[in-house]
Amino acid sequence: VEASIPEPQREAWLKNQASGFKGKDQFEKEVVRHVETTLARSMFNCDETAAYAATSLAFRDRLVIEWNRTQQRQTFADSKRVYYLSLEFLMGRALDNAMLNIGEKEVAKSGLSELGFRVEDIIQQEHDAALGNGGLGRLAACFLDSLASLNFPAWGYGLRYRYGIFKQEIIDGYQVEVPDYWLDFNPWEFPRHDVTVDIQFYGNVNKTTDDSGKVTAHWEGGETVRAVAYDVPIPGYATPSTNNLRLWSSQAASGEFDFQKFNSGDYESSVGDQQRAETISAVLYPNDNLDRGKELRLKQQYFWVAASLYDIVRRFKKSKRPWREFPDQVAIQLNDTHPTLAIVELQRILIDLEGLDWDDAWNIVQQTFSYTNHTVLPEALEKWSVGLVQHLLPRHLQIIYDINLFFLQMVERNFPKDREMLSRVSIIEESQPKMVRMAYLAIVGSHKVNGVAELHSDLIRTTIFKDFVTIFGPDKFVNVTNGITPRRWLHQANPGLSSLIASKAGDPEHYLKDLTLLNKIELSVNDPAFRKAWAEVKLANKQRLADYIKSTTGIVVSPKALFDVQVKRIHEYKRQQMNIFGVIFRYLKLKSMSPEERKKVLPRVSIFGGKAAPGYWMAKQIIHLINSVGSVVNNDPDIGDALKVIFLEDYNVSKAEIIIPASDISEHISTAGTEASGTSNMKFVLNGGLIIGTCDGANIEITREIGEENIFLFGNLAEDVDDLRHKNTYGDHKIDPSLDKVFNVIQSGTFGNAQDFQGMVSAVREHGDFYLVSDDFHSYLETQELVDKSYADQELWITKCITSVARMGFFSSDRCINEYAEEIWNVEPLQPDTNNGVGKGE
Ligand code: NBY
Repeated sequence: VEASIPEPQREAWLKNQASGFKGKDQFEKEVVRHVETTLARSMFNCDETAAYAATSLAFRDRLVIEWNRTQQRQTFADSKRVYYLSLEFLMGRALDNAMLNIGEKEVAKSGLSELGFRVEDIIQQEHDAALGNGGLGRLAACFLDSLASLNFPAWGYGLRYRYGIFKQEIIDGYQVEVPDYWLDFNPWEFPRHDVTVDIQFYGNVNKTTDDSGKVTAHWEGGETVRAVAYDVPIPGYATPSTNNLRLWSSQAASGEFDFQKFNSGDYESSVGDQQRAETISAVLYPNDNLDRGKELRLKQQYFWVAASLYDIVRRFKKSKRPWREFPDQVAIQLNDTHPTLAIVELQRILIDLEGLDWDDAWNIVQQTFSYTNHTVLPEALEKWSVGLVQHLLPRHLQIIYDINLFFLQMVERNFPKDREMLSRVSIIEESQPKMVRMAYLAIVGSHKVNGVAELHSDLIRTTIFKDFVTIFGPDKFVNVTNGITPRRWLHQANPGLSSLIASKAGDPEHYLKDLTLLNKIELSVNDPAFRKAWAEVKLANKQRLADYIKSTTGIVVSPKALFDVQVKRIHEYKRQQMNIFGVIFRYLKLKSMSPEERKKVLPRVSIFGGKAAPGYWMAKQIIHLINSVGSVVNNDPDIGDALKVIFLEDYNVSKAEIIIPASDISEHISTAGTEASGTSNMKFVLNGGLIIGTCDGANIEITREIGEENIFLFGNLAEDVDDLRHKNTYGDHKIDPSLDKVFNVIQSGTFGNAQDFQGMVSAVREHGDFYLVSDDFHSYLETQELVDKSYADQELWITKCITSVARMGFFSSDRCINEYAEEIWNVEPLQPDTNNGVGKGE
């Protein structure tokens, strides 16, 4: 407000308002201007990297103008905002998305062509923003796209990691991790060196009592690290609304050096302080569905949560409203338990710094927060040792103990007969050492808790959070089935299919914002011209992937073969091991055939991709086996085109955009009850591929939407898993005979040193087969045979594909965000045409 231009001078500003390019000629002018001035280059040294930079800067100018307007409009309207707190935002590339969301890709294409470049080549220069592991991080990115596209006033808050998820290289069949230097050149972020927050760690707590007897806690001493904001504009599709993603970077609070130390000759330690501070936001932890309890991770969590809350509270305080209105202005969504300390931090701000009573403060906290659970796997449920929390955040530990005390007192009052209940639901686990159970803290501090697919939400209500349903009642626990943005995952990744759909469903600006309009294509399911065009689009996408496979692996695959794809993080519960065992079985079968018989089989390409957490030994063994099988099968002259096994290195968002549109069948084959939702299953079906899968996660709702005749389901049900596991451990565990055959071949050394794969084999044979690979193997093989038979009838196959796509409207992340907005956040969109007043006031 202090820096606002006085009224008499504003006319000059309004007259000179920035606008960004309009049309092809201005686009070209802006690109050339950025090459020649911003980059200080010329037409004599403009390579594709420079053209990418200049094109991005031209688009960035457009984004910034709408972004500023959107933020002004939201400030002026002063309506409730959503804050999405996530340690991961797996954004992928931004340029193509900006072009499409703004609606200027054609302009860029023809402009760049006149300047001597192909738009596709320029787009590919961009490094993925890979600030996430997998589904959880990509979900956050899809949500940002929907929030902006639906005009919700919403901010994302995260960490600006210097290194995102590692780059995967495959060397001699093994995964090797290489650091991801993604910040080399990033035109999409704006450092806000004036937006900083100093964050405290360690120290101790002193209490003072005033004359009225009121006790106040003071957290003192310790060390301070500075959080600096970096802002990323998030454009909505076909709307000027542009939201903000704020990522915090850590710095030494004293600036570059501690000058005292520096002058006293302690140069090394002054640099050391700086490096220690920068370490906090240096690297994304590469585990998915595993909690390792590292101190630096807890530091990251508090650093990010404290900076974000300070920012949110600062914004609220500007409105001069009373504290009780905080939940009318602010909704904070916790993406998993990683930001749960925000609950404690807000309570601390309200009672220690703002002087509210405990109960008033706690009501505000509970009304503000809501928590999304993404897993039931026990090894992924966060716990922090009481000692560590005490050391790093002494005041927070006290508050956690008080939260727990008041909570347990309430439980005791309401359930006096159930003494065991108290220890079961306590936020503090009375183990050695004692642990803080973050999910319980998140539940107690939130007004809603949601799972991410129906089965998953049922499971959390009946298993891991059962007692809390008893305590708080069933209404606190809701389901919001995940969704995906059709802008990136259909329009951007698969322009051919998007325009074919548009020929029936109306222009993309409509159906991409109301995905239920896809159902219009079902009317054309029997239209021969439509079907022919459909098959051509799929073949072209398969050719594009075949070219990519050739260029990265040297292996030639036929686009006429059935493309069978499993791309996701490598995890035993996702069962890539079952897939590769199935591939080996197919190989053995082919080997046993005569050459004439072999010629008659439908050729198949088995495509894998995904990273293993660097410390996950079994996942790395799975990658090694896939590659070893590939080198045997792909070089076996008996086999030829009948079977190829491909492992695509470094699976990420931009590679997913090539792989997913090219699949005929994709595998979503987790042990029933373990995959909370899955979101790539939705992407594959939306792109005209079918699924082979278990009755798990969102597969179940996909089946309900598209019809069970259009999906290949197999395997045991979630309700039977416990009994089967018990039987495998305590009863007699008979290995499926086909799987036994596969194991014997592995152990004979056919795919290299048998010792290398002993862990995978004995997990099934000797260690109770926790993921039920053997229990599901027969049904898996049978269903794969059914896939082959179905694919042979191309007419029926295409009918299944078209019908499925037509019925996928439900899985848009727009539907999902609207459910959050209505049932959890109680927020409304802010239409961009209600712009009145902006530009006049401040
Ligand atoms: O979240 C995934 C689920 O596995 C998947 O089924 C679901 O569709 C998706 C979106 O709801 N979870 C996931 O990706 N989780 C993680 O990446 C993750 C990362 C870190 C930690 C735990 C889980 N951690 O504790 O550090």
